[in-house]
Amino acid sequence: MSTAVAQPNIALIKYWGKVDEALIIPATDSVSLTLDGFPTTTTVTLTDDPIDVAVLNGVTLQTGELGRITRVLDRVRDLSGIRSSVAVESTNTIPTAAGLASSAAGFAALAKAASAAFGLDLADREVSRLARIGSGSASRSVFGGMVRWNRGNSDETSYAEPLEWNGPELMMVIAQVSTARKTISSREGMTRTVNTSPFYDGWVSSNQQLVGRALQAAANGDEETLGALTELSAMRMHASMLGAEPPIRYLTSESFALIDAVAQLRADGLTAYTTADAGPNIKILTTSTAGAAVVDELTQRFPTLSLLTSTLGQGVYLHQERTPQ
Ligand code: 2P0
Repeated sequence: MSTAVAQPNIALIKYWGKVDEALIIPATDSVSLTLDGFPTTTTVTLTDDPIDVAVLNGVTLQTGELGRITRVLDRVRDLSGIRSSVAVESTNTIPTAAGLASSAAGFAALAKAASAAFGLDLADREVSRLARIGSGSASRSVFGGMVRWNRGNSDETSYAEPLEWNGPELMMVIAQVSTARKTISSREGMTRTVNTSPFYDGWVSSNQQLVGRALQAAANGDEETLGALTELSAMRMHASMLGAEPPIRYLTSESFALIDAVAQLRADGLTAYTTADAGPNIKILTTSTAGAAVVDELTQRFPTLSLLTSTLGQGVYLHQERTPQ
């Protein structure tokens, strides 16, 4: 039995689109920040039962929902040579409306807990590959701080790794624009964009260039350039989706009101840049120095808006490990 804890991440340079849907090989690299907070805790226990069972926040997953979990578990069984079924119990503390993908922390924790429960002592890179086959963004939550997912071109070469950030302490502010459930999953949205958007090729080539520029900004500790690249990557990702058939539009008028407000804060001298994922919520990249002022200013402009803040957190870790009897 092993328990692992992982935290969500937010991409600055986005992942949107796969070249291999089965292995989850992305079309471009991505760069993210692992958050400090909202952990998912997952326990994997080997059982004598004929099938795997998974319980998420107290609710037993049905056969269809188990598929992605089973894919990760099957890989662990192959690697260890142990054919046992398992019981997976996972709880996450991500506010449901925060627009933070729970799958990133969830599959990072599953990969770590399952590999340990089956007696494997995998290097972080191997845990990242394992998490990736559950959910692409999970490959990044294996590491703390700033992280790059190398797209690679195969199962062996597509993994995340930590990046050195040489600038001021970074912070994310998460603005909960809407509590409504998203209508189209990331996975479905990506597939539709790949298959139907005439802007997709432009997205892929330009985003890969942004990765190179972001790496340079990280090495230079240049938060202003990193922030500008963050905004570019998000806008280009959403532009690629707007070209899909039928179009995919996650951003709402409230999202754009926030994007405009943050641009105004920046014009007034605060370090603040927006990004958005597969939903209307806006995430703001700022620094620990500017973060409190960003929250104050946004609260004044949007009194009912719910804001969460986080500095950068650590990668996945084993919480408790016990050797199976
Ligand atoms: C990202 N997103 O880079 C991008 C930006 C959402 C928008 O990764 O199909 O749950 O499981 O690999 O990782 C969310 O997609 O998708 C995501 P799968 P995933 O954070």
